[in-house]
Amino acid sequence: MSSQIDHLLNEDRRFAPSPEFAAAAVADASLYERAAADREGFWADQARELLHWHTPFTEVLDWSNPPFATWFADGELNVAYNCLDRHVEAGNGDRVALLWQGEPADDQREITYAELTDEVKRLANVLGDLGITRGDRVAIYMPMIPEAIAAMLAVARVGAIHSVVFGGFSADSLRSRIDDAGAKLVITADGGWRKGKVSPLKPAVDQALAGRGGAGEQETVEHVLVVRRGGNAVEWTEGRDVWWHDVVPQSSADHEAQPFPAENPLFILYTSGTTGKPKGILHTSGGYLTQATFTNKVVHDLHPESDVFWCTADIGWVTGHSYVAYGPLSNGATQVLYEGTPDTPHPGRWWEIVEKFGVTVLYTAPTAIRSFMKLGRAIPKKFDLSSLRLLGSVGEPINPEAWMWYRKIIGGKTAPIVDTWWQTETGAIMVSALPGVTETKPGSAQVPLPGIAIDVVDEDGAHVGNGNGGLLVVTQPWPSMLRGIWGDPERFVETYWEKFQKQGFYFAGDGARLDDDGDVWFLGRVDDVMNVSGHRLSTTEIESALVGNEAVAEAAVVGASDETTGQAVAAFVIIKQSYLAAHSPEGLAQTLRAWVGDQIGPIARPRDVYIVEELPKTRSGKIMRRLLRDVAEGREVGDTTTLADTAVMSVISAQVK
Ligand code: 6R9
Repeated sequence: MSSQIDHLLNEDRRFAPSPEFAAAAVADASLYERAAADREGFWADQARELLHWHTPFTEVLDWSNPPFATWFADGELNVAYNCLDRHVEAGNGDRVALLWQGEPADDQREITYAELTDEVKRLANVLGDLGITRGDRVAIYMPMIPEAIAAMLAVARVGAIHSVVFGGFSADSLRSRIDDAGAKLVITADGGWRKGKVSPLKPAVDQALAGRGGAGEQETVEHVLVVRRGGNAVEWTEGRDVWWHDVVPQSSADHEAQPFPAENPLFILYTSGTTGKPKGILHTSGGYLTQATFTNKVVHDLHPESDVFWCTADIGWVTGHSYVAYGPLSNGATQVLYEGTPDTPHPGRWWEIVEKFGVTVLYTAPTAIRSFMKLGRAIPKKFDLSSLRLLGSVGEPINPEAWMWYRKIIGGKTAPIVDTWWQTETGAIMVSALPGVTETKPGSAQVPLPGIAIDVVDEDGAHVGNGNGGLLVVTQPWPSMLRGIWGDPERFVETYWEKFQKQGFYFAGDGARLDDDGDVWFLGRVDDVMNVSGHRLSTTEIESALVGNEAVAEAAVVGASDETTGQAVAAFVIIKQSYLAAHSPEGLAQTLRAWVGDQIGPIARPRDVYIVEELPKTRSGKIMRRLLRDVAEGREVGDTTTLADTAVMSVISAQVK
C-alpha cells in the first residue's frame, strides 16, 4: 500500500446524523434493503410512486442488447406534465416554483407553479407554430433566467430534444453543437447580466449562423427565438428572428401535454473538457426523470412544502439539468435561480441570497467553496445562514479541509454534507451518503445509492478490496444512464464499454479507492493520475495536502514529464492574502514542498511550486490541468476556448516565467 493511501485512511473524523435530522429525513435505511432484495423492482416502485404515467409500464429493464438499455419502455409519460401540470392539478398551483434573483439587486421575480405552467403551455404552442415537433432538436443558449427553464420544459412538452449550450461558450462552440445535433431552432436572449454588466448572447448566435447555407452547407436552423433581457442593441434577421415577447404572451395557454414513450429522447448535452470533438450525451425520458426525481428527493432530503432549494449550477451543465430544471420541479419544490456571479456586486452575494430567501438546502461545487475559503470567513459571517440545514457538493473531489470549512462556516457545525459523485453520462447522482442515514466522512463520497451497483476494480476488472485503489465502474445498468452519444454509437461503445467488455461494466474514467470501511474516495480522472518513479500518485491527493496547509487557498497539481522520474509533481498554488504579505514566495514554495513531503511522503514532494493568482477553470468549475501541464512542461498553451476566463492562462504563464 502506498503512502498516499495511508494518508487518506488517516481521516478519522466522522459525523453521525443528529437524531432530529434522522427523524425528519426523507430517506431511511429500508431503501437499501428494498433495493438489495430486488433492484429492478425497487426502481419500478420509484418510477410508479414519483411520476405520473399516462400509460403505465409493464416492462422495467431490457438489457438484452448491451450496452443499449431501455427502461420502462412500454410506458408513456410527458416530462413537462410531471414537472408542472400535475402539481397545479393537485392544488399546489400557488406554490412558488422559482425564486428568481437577477444580478442587479432589484431584479427579482417569484413564479408560481401555475404561472410557470401557463408560460410553458404558451411557449409549447409557439414551438408548434415554428414547426417544432417530436424528435426535432432545439438549441438553448441563454442566461439563468426563468425563460431558460420554461424553454427546456416546453421543448420536452412537445416531445422535442433540447441541447443546452452554456451561455459563456463561444460562437464556434455553439456552431459545432448546432451542427452536430442538426438543430432547427435556437432559443436565446439579447444578453444577460454578468459581473455588473450586460454580457451579449445574440451576437454569438448571429455569428454562429452567419455565412451558412452556401454550396455544400446545410443550414438546419430555421428560426431564432429571442428573449429581451439585457436590453442591449441586437441585429435582426427578418423572417428568421422572432422576439419572445411578440409571440409568447399572445399565444394560447391551452395546451394538452401528449404522452410520449419512456425512451423518447429528452436532451443532448455536450461534455466539456478534453480534446477532440465534443460528445453529445443522449438522455431519454422515463428512466432519467425517475432517477433525477428520486435522488433530488432522498439525497437533498427535499420536503417540497417547506424547503427552499438552491443548486448553484448553470443550466449549461448536467447539474443544472437534473437539479435545477428537472429534479426540483418534478418534486414540486421551491427553488432559487440566480442569474449572476458569486462576487457581484460584493463577495458576499451568495450568502446574502441565502439569507434573503431563507435557503434551506444548498448544492454547489468544491471550487466555489475553496474560493470562499480564500476570501475568509468574515464574509459569510456577515449574513444569517441559520436557515441552511443540508449542504451538497458536486463536480470534483472535495478535500477534507474544504469539507470541514463548509460544514463549520456555512453549515453552522450542524448541517450534514453530502458529497455526490456522478457524471453527465450517469444523468443523476450515483454515489453519496444519504442524509439522516449515513455517518459522513470528510473527503469521501462514500457509498452507492440504493439501486446503484458500483465497484472499484483493477485493469483486469477484478475487485480491488478494501484499502486499495483502482478504477470506478458501474456494474449494473441504471435508469438515468446515457443511452448513447448522439450520432455515434461506435464511440459510445468504445469510450465506456470496451475496457470491461467481458464483465459488461461501465467504465467511468475516474480513479477511486476503497478505505477500510469499504467507502469510496474519488481520486480524479484517471488521466489526472501521475506516475512518479513508478509510483501512482493522485493529483487530488496532493492538492488536498496543499490545501491543508494554512497558507494555501487553492491548489492544482499536474504531472509534468521529467527525464529521471518519468513524471514530476508540479503544483500551482494560490496563497491567502495574509500570508503573501508576510512571507517571500521562495520561502513559501520551500515550506510547501516540505509540507507535502511530510503529509504524504517524499515521493509526493512537488518538484515545482508555482505561486499564482488564479487557476484556469471551465465554466462548470473544473480545473483544466491540461493547460497547466503545458505551462509546467514549457510548451505553448493549448486550446483555452472552454475556459470561463480565457485571459487566465496568459497571466499564469507570465507569473511562472
Ligand atoms: C456532475 C458532474 C463528471 C466528472 C466525474 C468526476 C468528477 C463529479 C464528483 C467528482 C469526485 C465528486 N466528479 N462529482 N469527483 N467527487 N463528488 O460533475 O458531471 O461535468 O460530467 O463531470 O466530475 O471526475 O467523472 P460532469
